[in-house]
Amino acid sequence: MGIVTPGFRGRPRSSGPELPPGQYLTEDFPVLSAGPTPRVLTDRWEFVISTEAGQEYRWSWAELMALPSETPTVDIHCVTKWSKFGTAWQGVSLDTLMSDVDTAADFALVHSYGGYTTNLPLEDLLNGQAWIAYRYDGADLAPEHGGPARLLVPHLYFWKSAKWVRGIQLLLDDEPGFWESAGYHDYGDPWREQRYQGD
Ligand SMILES: Nc1nc2c(c(=O)[nH]1)N[C@H]1C(S)=C(S)[C@@H](COP(=O)(O)O)O[C@H]1N2
Ligand SMILES: [Mo]
Repeated sequence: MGIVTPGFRGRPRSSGPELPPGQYLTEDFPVLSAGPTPRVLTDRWEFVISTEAGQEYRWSWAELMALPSETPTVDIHCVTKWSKFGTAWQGVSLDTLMSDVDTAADFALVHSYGGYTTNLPLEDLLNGQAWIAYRYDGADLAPEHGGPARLLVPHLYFWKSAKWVRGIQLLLDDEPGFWESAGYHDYGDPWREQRYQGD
């Protein structure tokens, strides 16, 4: 009689996480930033949603902290081909932040402290698909990973998850962000391997 239960090791997975095409799994959490890490103090932090009609909805850090939060555990996929399974976050759902926003927009351009931008359809921010995340793995979100707060939109390539998020501009017409203007795919679905324009 062995100490390892027969059939326990190497059992094929019938369900559970899968890797999108062309991705490999990593256990650590790489840092990918196009520029220096901006240091944003929470007492000066604010988050603004602006609409196509010019209306602005603002939250201070204290106001964000007072909103109900969620604790999504999600897989993330970077276009440089690493994926990480089961990342655990805490943040406020965009559904909560958008609940009183009056808009006819179909598109969003996300702005970060430091100047980074990224675009996506507004519907991809709604229905439990996106959060303003401020904790990761049980601790305050580290500055290099986008602290004090970042967008988390895990069903798209991770470049859409803007670190140091400061606002979302709602638009009637799509406008490319930083990487999208540099030849990366406008939408960026990892399951359809939409890495570059034309994919
Ligand atoms: N503001 C900002 N957000 C950003 C980036 C950036 O350079 N600046 N890089 C993007 C890319 S390409 C990836 S893969 C992820 C990396 O997040 P991480 O450094 O926490 O792994 O952040 C995304 N968000
Ligand atoms: Mo990335």
